[in-house]
Amino acid sequence: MLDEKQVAFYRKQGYIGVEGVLSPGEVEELQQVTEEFVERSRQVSQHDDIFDLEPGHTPEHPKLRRIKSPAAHHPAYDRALRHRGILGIVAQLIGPAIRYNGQKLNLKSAEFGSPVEWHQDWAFYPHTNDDLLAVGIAIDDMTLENGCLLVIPGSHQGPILDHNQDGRFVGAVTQAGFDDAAAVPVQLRAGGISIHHARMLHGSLPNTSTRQRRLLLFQYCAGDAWPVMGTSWEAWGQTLLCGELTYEPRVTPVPVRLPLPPALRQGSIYETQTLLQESTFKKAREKAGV
Ligand SMILES: O=C(O)CCC(=O)C(=O)O
Repeated sequence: MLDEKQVAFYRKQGYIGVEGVLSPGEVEELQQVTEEFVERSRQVSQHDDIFDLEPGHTPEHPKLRRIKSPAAHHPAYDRALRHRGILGIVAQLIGPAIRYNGQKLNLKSAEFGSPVEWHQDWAFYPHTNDDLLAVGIAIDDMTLENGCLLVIPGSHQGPILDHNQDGRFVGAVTQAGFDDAAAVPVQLRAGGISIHHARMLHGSLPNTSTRQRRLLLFQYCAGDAWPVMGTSWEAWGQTLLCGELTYEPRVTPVPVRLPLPPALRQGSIYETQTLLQESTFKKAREKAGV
């Protein structure tokens, strides 16, 4: 559980790193299972419902960028989604009724793992209130060199920036004047978790180290946050993890931009951002020296 100082830090800064949430045994299981998925990806040559591949992926040298909906494909990931320690912390931040609205495992292989350009998750999935956050379970130690998460503290209290290019959603901040000099790395040991608010500006640089970086991300929402872009009653019920199902969403004055017109490339944030004409990383790259 978080202490009062940690909760206050999250509320003010919009993120927090918490060490030692998963046991060494739990981490080891996630590492092993993830290795099995990388092995399986040798049989795949195109993105599909499970695998998102790095450019240059081959059966001999698998370069897996993402496992999509991991909890749907292995019980170890499903246990992580429902981990009591994680849900206890999430409940402290968004309340006791918790739903999830997305999950993925992002892999950055040694020396080539792709960057994720600056974006706000909220630009992809605005809700009726902003009690939403993403938890990232560090399956490996996460450092600046292997492409840990970068955040801009306090940005969750600011506006939702433009994520459109040439009038179409492109999944990254395109607004002129965006300054990433204040970026902070969320460095963690394996078994720790990062938490970032859905409105937080965040991204990550390429992996320039000789160590891989695997981050298992779960998006949790307050049970009464209804997606502005809609969902079905069945999906709403099936994704509830704790608390009561409600058909009375809580509506608060939150800024909303719709991810429309839809991105030309779908399937993963990497694919959506492929069409970006100019990298959003400016000073953060220089500061990190990568
Ligand atoms: O894997 C990362 O470093 C960041 C991932 C992220 O922000 C996303 O997938 O939305």
